[in-house]
Amino acid sequence: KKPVVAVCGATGAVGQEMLKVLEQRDFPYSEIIPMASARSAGKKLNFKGEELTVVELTEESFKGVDLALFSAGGSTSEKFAPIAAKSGCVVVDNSSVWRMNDDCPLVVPEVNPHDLDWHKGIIANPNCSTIQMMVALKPIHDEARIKRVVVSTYQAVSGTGQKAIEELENQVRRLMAGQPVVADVYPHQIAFNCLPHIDVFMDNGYTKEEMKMVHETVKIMGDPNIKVTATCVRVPVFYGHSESVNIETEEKFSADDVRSLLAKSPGIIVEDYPEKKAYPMPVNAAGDDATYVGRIREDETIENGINMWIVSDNIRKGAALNTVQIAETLIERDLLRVP
Ligand code: A2P
Ligand code: 11C
Repeated sequence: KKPVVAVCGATGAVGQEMLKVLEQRDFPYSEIIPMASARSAGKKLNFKGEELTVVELTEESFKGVDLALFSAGGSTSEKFAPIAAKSGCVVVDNSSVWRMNDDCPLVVPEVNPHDLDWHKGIIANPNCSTIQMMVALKPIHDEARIKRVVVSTYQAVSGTGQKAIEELENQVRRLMAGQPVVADVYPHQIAFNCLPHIDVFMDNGYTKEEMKMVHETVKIMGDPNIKVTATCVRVPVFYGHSESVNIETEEKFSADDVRSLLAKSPGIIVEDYPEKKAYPMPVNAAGDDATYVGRIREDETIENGINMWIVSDNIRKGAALNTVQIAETLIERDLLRVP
C-alpha cells in the first residue's frame, strides 16, 4: 500500500517546495494532506493538477498517516513530532530541535543513509548550510581524512522563510524609490548589506547557525575527530547558499584529485573553469537539485589543504529535496514504520 503523506507547514517557503519536489519526483502516495496553522485552514493548494485543502495541524491529525514531512518551525516540531510518531507515523523533520537527539538519525542520503536503520520514528533533516557542505566533503573525507574545516557562508534570505523573502524585496523597492527601509524580520537592513549573524548568539560568541555546522558535521560524518569552525553571514540573495570552505586533510590530495573525485560523486556538479569565468553561483543553482563545487585550489600555506566554493539551493537540497530523499531512502530500505 502506498503511504498517506502529511506535509506540515505546507504554506511556508519549504513546505511549498516539498509539495513541488514530491510532484516532480513522482513520490509514491495514496493521499497527500497539507497541514498548517489555523490561519491557513481551508486554503487551496495545487498538486498534480488537483486541488488540495489545507487542514489545521492538531494532535488528532496523524491518525492513519504513514509519513509526515515537517517544516513548520521548531516549536511546532517539538510539540507535534512525538505525537505523530506515537500514533505510528514516521516523521522527517526539517527543524533544528531533534537534530542532536541521540534517538534521532541526522541524515544526508548521499552521506549516511545507513543511519536510518536505527530510527525510532523521528528522523532529522540537517541544517541547509551543513547539508551542501557534507555532500561535497564526504567523498574527500573517505579518501584523504579531513582533520579541520574552516567555512564562511553567504546565505540567502529564503533560509529564514517567506517573510524574509518579502522583506528583501520590499527594502530593495523602497531604497530604489528613495524611501527609508523598514527592518522587521532582520535586526538591520538586509538589502545591499551583509549581516554576520544567523540565528541567535550563544555564550561562546558564535551564532547557533555556526555551531550547528560544527556539531551536525560530526554527527553526520560519524567522526568525532573532524574539527569545524564557521562564520555564517546573511547576504541579499533570494535563493542559494554559497560557502567558502578550507579543508586540511591527513593525506595529500591535489586540486585535480579533488576535481575528478567530486565529478563522479553523487549529487555533485563540478563547475570549475576559470578560463571561461565558470564557477558556481546562487542565481544558477536556484531551482536545481545539485550541489555545485568550483574554485578548487590547493592551499599553499599548509602541507595538505584545499580551498573550494560550494553552492546549492538551500530550499531544495538544503531542505525540501533532502527531506523527500530521506523519505525515499526509508521506502527503499523498507524502514517506513515506527519500530
Ligand atoms: P501558516 O501559513 O498557516 O502560518 P515559513 O518558514 O515560510 O515562515 O513557513 C512556516 C510554515 O509553518 C507555514 O506553513 C506556517 O503555516 C506553518 N506554521 C507555523 N506555525 C504553525 C503552527 N503552530 N501549527 C501549524 N503550522 C504552523
Ligand atoms: C538559514 N540555515 O539559512 C538557516 C535556515 O536550523 O533549520 C534553517 C535553520 C535550521 O537561515
